[in-house]
Amino acid sequence: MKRVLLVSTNITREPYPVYPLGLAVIAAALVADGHAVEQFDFLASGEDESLLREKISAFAPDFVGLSMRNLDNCDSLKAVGYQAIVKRLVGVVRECTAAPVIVGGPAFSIMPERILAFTGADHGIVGEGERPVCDLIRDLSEGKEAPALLWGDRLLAGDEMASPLFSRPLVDFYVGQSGMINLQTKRGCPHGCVYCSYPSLEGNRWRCREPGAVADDLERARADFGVDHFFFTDSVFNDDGGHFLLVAEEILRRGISVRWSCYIRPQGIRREQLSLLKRAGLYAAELGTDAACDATLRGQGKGFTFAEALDANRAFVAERIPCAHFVMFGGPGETDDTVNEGLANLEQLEHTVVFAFSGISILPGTALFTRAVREGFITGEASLDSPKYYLSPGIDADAMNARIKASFGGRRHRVFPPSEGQLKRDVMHRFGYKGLLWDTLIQFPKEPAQAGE
Ligand code: B12
Repeated sequence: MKRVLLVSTNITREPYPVYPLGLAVIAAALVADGHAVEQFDFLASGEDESLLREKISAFAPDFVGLSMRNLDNCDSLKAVGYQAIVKRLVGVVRECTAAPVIVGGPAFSIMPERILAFTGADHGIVGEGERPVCDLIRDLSEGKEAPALLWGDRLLAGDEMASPLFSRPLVDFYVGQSGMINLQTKRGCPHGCVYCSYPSLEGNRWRCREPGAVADDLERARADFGVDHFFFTDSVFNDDGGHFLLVAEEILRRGISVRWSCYIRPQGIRREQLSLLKRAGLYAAELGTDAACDATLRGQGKGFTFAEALDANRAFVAERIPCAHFVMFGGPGETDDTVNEGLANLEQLEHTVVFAFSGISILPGTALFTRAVREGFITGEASLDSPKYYLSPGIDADAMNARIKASFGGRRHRVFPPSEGQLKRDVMHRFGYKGLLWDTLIQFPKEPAQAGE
């Protein structure tokens, strides 16, 4: 048995503070392997390094694991990078203990070599961390040599994915901040969006947890912590195999009273499916529409048309479930004409919120990265210096941003630039509002009066 301290380094409050779920599942795997684990969250500590020092001296860990969630805030107009904070925390740990430092997490896994070198950690685990972290700690404890960077030899099957080990102080903090915690019902993504890191992080096929295991987690979170609001963090909730419907059916069968949100791919989602999800607790959904016309949807490799996104929107409105579309302008294939067409298309989306972004983060391991190298945007090396955003050579970015601003200006259902949305959310948070918040902006048309009313 070893003592392992796990530290969440994420300090991002955009769009709201997000429970460090990766840390919770790594904690569960280590506890199942017989270790004593404590979890420390830098954001929840008020970003107070002295509390981390105190934690290390009180717990005296044999190993310290740092989780790195975000590289940047995905806002080309106000870019913020987060790697310096991880480096600083590795330094703090080093000052307090000689325990080996292991880094993991989605941001780390996107450019592991660079981040490992930059932060000075001893070991880094790329991708799914449960098995490799247990193997690494076993090997190091037995005095074996271990490589600096480790990958799992295979991905976990759905029924091998442990329930997260939620920590009470962390749950209290995140529920206090954002009103919710999060859960995963499956991993993987088979879609081929050109900019996206999800398939390389989680694999390119669905790996589904048993619906009963997900329902157990919901019931436990309710019983142990009194939490009834969740976000399902699956890359895409509505998988083509229909696992998402089984999860909803299980929630209904057990009569679990929860409210939850998720990411929906706006393709083929039908009204009757949404009706089932709503009865099971879906109260709002974030749609990965991503581009606003067929040419740019093709450019991003989305695999659906704007007409399909429009159909999805209609189904949400018909079921009176708030949905929001996230759209990135300036991606592959964007021209003045597609910006105009896209803005006109977005006008057809009713009773919804549209969040627009300018440019797309260029992440290593994606088709967009290769394209950006080919087009001379970036060199072939992943860079930590500042986040890089793809902007189509076919547009003038300033003119494009001005057009989006003019089209969205003054309307509360249309958010651009992204930092403006964050300012509004911050104000609402100060007034005590919690949760997604954008869902409160949507009003549906009055339903026709029932006969006899
Ligand atoms: C769901 C999600 C969201 C939701 C979260 C909702 C919620 N209430 O939880 C929302 C929409 C709010 C969101 C927002 C953002 N997100 Co997001 N999000 C995701 C997503 C799809 C899943 C994250 C998740 O929970 N996974 C489930 C957990 C269990 O997995 P995990 O954390 O990866 O942990 C595993 C491994 O990484 C590893 N691991 C993790 N920690 C550790 C620690 C150690 C020591 C070890 C060994 C291993 C290890 O093992 C774990 C288990 O296998 C990922 C993409 C993806 N598929 O990973 C992006 C992702 C994490 N998000 C990303 C970003 C950028 C953001 C935002 C900054 C964007 C923005 N400006 O709004 C914000 C930041 C939010 C915040 N406050 O931190 C990026 C981060 C990398 C990057 N490019 O910077 C990702 C990777 C997507 C991408 N673009 O590539 N996000």
